[in-house]
Amino acid sequence: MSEAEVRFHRMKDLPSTHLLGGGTAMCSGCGGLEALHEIYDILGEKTVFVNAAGCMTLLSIYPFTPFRGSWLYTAMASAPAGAQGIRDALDILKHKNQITEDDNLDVVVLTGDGAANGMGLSATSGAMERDLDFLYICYDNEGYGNTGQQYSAATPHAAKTSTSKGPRGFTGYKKDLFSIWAAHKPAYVATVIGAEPLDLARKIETAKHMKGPRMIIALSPCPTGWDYDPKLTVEIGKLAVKTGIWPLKEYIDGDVKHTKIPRQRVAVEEYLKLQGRFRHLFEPERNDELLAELQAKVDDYWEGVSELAPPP
Ligand SMILES: Cc1ncc(C[n+]2csc(CCOP(=O)(O)OP(=O)(O)O)c2C)c(N)n1
Ligand code: SF4
Repeated sequence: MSEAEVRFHRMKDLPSTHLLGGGTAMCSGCGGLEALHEIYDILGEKTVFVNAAGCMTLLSIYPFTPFRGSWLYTAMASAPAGAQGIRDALDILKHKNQITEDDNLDVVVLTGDGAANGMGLSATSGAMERDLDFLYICYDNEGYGNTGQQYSAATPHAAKTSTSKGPRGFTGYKKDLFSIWAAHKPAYVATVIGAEPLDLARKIETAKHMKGPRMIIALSPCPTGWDYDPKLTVEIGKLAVKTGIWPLKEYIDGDVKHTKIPRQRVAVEEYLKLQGRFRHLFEPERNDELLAELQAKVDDYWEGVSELAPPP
């Protein structure tokens, strides 16, 4: 999309009313719901959501739904396969002139990180290989939220989860889903967060006007699973970006570009200390060694970012 076609230049350009209905069964302060509100406003109601089992399946409970358009519930591993079925059906109906272009829908997969990084990854890889024309939105709350925040492949190192209760918390490392998706060379991959709505809006607008597989990973602060006061969702989201823990970036045509570079990075512990899942790093005594390790990981990432390198 050219610069001239970008609709969102300033915060004032963002939609001022939400398409997604209120009063859902999601927890108050849910960062995933915050991102979905913003995303849906830009995608519009000519969208069919294909939603794998997880927190967001609580949105639509028959006969109630907050969506203006269609929604399909699938098993955890199968949302991209469900998306293929819907895309094919719509294309066949169009081909037979049984629906008009105006009746066409954008097919959008919606899953948590458990489905995106684990159970549904092979179905996603297959869909990318087939060049399926769809948008995949992963709301990443860094665990299996709906079943009590067990660790997933997206859980960050040292976070306590209901299945990582040892002194170090989760001993594994967060999977790099952005790079895994980019390695498939899809049309588009981007990271977003609800607390940066302008950056999010531009990326959803870009993705909406493309064809082929397009992927969005939205870091989704989760008061219930991350153990913090729901009013802190936006502050935690902003700190994820300012500390450099959650790089905002996009992949197009083989290139990765960072869309918001935190040049004066805030110390990582400012993000960690607001969340109960990292409380063991500060109480009963400070774990300086592990805190330094977590900071070094983030520093290493940004040292490798070419946009930050001084000109040759
Ligand atoms: C094959 C399979 N295993 C387990 C479950 C039980 N289950 C339902 S929702 C869920 C958690 C999904 O985690 P994630 O994809 O991260 O979404 P979130 O719950 O965080 O929204 C699990 C394990 C299931 N539905 N299907
Ligand atoms: S558990 Fe977390 S992701 Fe799930 S609805 Fe609650 S706040 Fe949102």
